[in-house]
Amino acid sequence: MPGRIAVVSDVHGNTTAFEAVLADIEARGITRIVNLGDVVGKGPRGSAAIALTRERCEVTVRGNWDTFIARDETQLWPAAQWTHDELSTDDRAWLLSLPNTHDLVMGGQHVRLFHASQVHEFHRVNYHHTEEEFRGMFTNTDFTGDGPTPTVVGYGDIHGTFLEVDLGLTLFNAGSVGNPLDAPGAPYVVLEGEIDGEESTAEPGSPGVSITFVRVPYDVEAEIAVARDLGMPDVEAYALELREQVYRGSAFPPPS
Ligand SMILES: [Mn+2]
Repeated sequence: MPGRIAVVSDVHGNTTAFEAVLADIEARGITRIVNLGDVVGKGPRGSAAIALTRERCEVTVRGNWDTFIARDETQLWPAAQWTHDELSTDDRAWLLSLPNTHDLVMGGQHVRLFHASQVHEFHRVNYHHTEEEFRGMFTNTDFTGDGPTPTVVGYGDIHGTFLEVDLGLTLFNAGSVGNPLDAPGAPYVVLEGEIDGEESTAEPGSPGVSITFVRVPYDVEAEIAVARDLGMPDVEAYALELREQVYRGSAFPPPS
């Protein structure tokens, strides 16, 4: 039967934006949500973002920030240490338990979702990329496992939405709910198609997957005020990102 799945990514501790997106998803009558990771980092309420994710998202894959914030007791810079220390032991264990990828069948297509690429959560594929990088996103690796290779891939990480359909393959980026760098408002994606159909590869006449990009306004100033009240380091850089979608810059990888 036809069904819909909402895909969110890169919440980054911004629960003001996340709650607005979750309300929009609920208002559309969509009950299934997949989260593409980077639940924490950059924003002030990582632990609350994890709680909301665990409550509302049926699957969450692990992002680069999720990994290094949860893994490293001593962080490279003060804001990262603050983010680490704001999480509970259980929060950090949960982040490290998350899967690399999530595969599903929709509209007769194999769909694969991950944070950054088929290589691992720290390996970035930008909006501007080569055909080799594009094709690579649809291949199997040690990181993805050896299931059927996908014809539809969705990811996050770069904080910029896009859709690219070429060579019989569909690549989309869900953008960043909590820290968009492409346009104002919190973005997410709705996938629509037959969910309970038989598994198959793309065939002529296959209905395929409909992909809808949604952008939800939220109270940016309220989010900045929370970050300030909680004493988050680098709050002015955070404010600039949220107000103007201007990346703060950092000497420390990984930036997004
Ligand atoms: Mn990110």
